[in-house]
Amino acid sequence: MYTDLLHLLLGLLLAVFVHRPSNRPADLEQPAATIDGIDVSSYLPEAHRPVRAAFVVLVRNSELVGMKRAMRQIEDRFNHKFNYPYVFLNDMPFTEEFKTETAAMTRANVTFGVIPQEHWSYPAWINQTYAGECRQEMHKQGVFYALTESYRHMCRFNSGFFFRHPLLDEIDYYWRIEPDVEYSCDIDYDPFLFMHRRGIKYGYTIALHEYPETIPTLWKTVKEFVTSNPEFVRHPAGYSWLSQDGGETYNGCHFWSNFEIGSLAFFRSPEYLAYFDYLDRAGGFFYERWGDAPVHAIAAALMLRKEEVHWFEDIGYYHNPWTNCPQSAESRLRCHCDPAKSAVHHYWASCTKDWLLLPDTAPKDDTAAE
Ligand SMILES: Nc1nc2c(ncn2[C@@H]2O[C@H](COP(=O)(O)OP(=O)(O)O)[C@@H](O)[C@H]2O)c(=O)[nH]1
Ligand SMILES: [Mg+2]
Repeated sequence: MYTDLLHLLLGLLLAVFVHRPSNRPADLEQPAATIDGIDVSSYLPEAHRPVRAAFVVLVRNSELVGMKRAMRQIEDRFNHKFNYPYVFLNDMPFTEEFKTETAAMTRANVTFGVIPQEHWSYPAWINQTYAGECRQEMHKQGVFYALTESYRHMCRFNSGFFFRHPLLDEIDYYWRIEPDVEYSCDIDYDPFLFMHRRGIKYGYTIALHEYPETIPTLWKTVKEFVTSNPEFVRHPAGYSWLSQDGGETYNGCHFWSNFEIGSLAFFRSPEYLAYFDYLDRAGGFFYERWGDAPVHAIAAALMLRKEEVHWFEDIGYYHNPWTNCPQSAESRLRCHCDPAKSAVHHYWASCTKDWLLLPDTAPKDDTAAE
């Protein structure tokens, strides 16, 4: 009898201590056999997932160790339950070593693609001699990554081509990861499904101000494009996030694109493609050093409604030198980051929360159909 009581007490104690609150949004709470209302067997490696999505990784062979480190965290914190596939892209063929060692990090499907040459080279209209002079000039001014040509190809690829790679043809949402990033919190729900159900097109963790020396003529070029394509701006309120003077100058606010979870349909839309094409012809990817982050963010701010862009405050994330760390007491039970060090406390990352201050543009409707 006493032993029965003891067992009962022990059971109760265990139930109290073992129960950990999850960070799943309240309306997605489900019994254990399902995640987000989806039978867990849908997340087995070979199953058809509720959302056609993948991790998309542009990476060099030389970054194998940092890639494994990032994958270990993605797997432990999230993907061992969800098994979303990985698509690795490279401007060179991946080595057998890279393929074998990354594949060994996950049960999920992994594919490896080489980027078509026309997506990673100088377009015919670029004056390469002048581009070289511009790099030297930026170097003299002390601009970060001033001299590197590959960095510029990388930014142009991420701005206008990654979503056209044939390995992504059957994919609707992507989650960008880079080598050496860190994921510091358990993610107990499916962010792809979360976005899909709510009609969210773009998700970020950190938003910063860009270095103005890398984009001297970007904003002027965007304004020219908008003058001849006014239908591009579906969200005029976005200007107040991008500019402090009514659109005259760009304040540099951008979503830090080394983390992105996004809808590929957004980038594949005729509006985005026309925008990218206009920027590309202006030459700033090579004559300056336009980053894919401001290019994506300007489009997201002006093309998407406030509600179509989501701050994943609950995802603990680190890319040197910034971190996003959730602030709630609940998150301390599932994270190993320091909330006091989160970028949101820093003036340089004030763009992160500023997005939330924009006026709502549509009634709240969390029950949007899938
Ligand atoms: N395959 C390939 N990947 C690259 C190249 N340059 C950068 N990357 C990848 O592009 C992403 C951004 O580059 P990174 O060096 O991290 O730039 P930063 O985050 O702006 O400092 C990372 O995932 C890199 O692995 C390149 O020349 N070839
Ligand atoms: Mg990086």
